Amino acid sequence: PSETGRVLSIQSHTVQGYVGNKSAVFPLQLLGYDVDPIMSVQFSNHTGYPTFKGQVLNGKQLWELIEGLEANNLLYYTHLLTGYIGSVSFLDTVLEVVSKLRSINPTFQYVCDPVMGDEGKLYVPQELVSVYREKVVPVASMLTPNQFEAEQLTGFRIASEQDGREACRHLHAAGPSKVVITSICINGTLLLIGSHQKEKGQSPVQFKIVIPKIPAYFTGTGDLMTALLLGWSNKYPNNLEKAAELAVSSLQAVLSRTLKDYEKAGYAPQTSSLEIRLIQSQDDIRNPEIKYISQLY
Ligand code: ATP
Ligand code: PLP
Ligand code: PXL
Repeated sequence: PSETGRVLSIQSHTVQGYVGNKSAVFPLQLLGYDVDPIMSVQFSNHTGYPTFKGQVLNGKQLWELIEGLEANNLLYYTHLLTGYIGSVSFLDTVLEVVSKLRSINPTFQYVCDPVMGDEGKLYVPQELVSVYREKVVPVASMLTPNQFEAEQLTGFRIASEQDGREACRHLHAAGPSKVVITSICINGTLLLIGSHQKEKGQSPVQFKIVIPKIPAYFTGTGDLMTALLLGWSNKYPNNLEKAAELAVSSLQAVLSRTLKDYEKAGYAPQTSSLEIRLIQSQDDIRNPEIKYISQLY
């Protein structure tokens, strides 16, 4: 095993553009990780375009890849990373992958972005919600829901910082020691709320980062955010607030570069969702200048 970590990343592949693994693999590699991607789908482009074409991997095909790795003793991983998953059968197989990897490396960590929807709307089948809540959350080490997803997982509305912190405490009780609600929107401002329960049963260390909202829609930012949180929190295992500062600072640098480049090219940023300028931002990923500071509660 390498010093930094070996990540199995089960996420979407798009031929063009940056979502899923296209958004996660390169940054993790820049941070020094060995990353083994499994493509849960291969689409021409992300699903926000007028049309897309491609193939979907099913649970049985995922398991075949795992069996191939196992037959050659290649299943030692320090981390599993998952994002958007479209079906219950695929998610059930991911759960089997989690137990398998944990049996091979007891200190293995599962970093889960429970992608279900945003702004009050589900974009996965309704049946996935209870699978995430009942089976996935309990085995996750770090969870990175957005506001809507945290509401789905806890069953209560999040309308304030207090609610966000309470949601994190509920999620800790269910399993993960690290929870980052990647954004809650309060009075037009975005807040990230982080929570690290260092010992079972203890009250968690909690913090927020204030993020001014950029008037544009981006795609793949959630996937990039979770990858950066994995990368930095593994380097600062006892300092989630520092890891979040680094992740947010990189991500915001990517977003401002993206906006600037689109404006230079004459696009109106409000009209459609913008493809992030990931490759052009590699210095901001490797060595982010910390411009967003965590405030401890
Ligand atoms: P997922 O659905 O993948 O769980 P998510 O809904 O949190 O994640 P995004 O809404 O893409 O994903 O947000 C991820 C991060 O990107 C947030 O922490 C937020 O700070 C940042 N971000 C996204 N859009 C903007 C924006 N318009 N202005 C500022 N920051 C943004
Ligand atoms: N819209 C659709 C249709 C999706 O499948 C996804 C997948 O995650 C998203 C939006 C989410 O994008 P993001 O992770 O940037 O919030
Ligand atoms: O960013 C999440 C995501 C993942 N996978 C596919 C997508 C998207 C967002 O649009 O289309 C295929």
